[in-house]
Amino acid sequence: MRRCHLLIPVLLLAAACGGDDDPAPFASITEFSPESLDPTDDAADDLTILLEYRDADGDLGDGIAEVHDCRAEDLVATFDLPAIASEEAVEDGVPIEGMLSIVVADVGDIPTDSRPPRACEDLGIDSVASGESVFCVVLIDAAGNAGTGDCTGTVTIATP
Ligand SMILES: [Ca+2]
Ligand SMILES: [Ca+2]
Repeated sequence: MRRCHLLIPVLLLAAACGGDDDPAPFASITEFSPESLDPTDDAADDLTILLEYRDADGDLGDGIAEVHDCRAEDLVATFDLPAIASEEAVEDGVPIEGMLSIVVADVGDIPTDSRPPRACEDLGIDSVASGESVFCVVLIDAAGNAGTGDCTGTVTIATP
């Protein structure tokens, strides 16, 4: 009997960790382009990131997407997300998933910090070489839940 009682909480915990009911939005980058940016050329300094999102309770719409440029702490571009699900669906907490395209315009030539920002480190980016960067996207829903983000591969930043 005792053994059965012990098993129940463990199974519940495993379900909660599975992420399916997590109210925080999940992001997974599927594509980014171009792989090389030139800050001196306005036509060649814009990065497009394509990502898949999933939100178990449907309120990602009217939230924000943060894009962290892993070269330095305060290089965060913030994008307001449009409404995604209908008001009724948000009220009912209907799960949503889909694709988002984000354009980080006019990436500049800035010095690289010795350590990447915390948001990037949390996603496994330990270091960024000079002349390169990595961009990490974190989605935050309308209720303020920040989900697990995802990062691009290495983007070359041309330096004069
Ligand atoms: Ca949510
Ligand atoms: Ca540009």
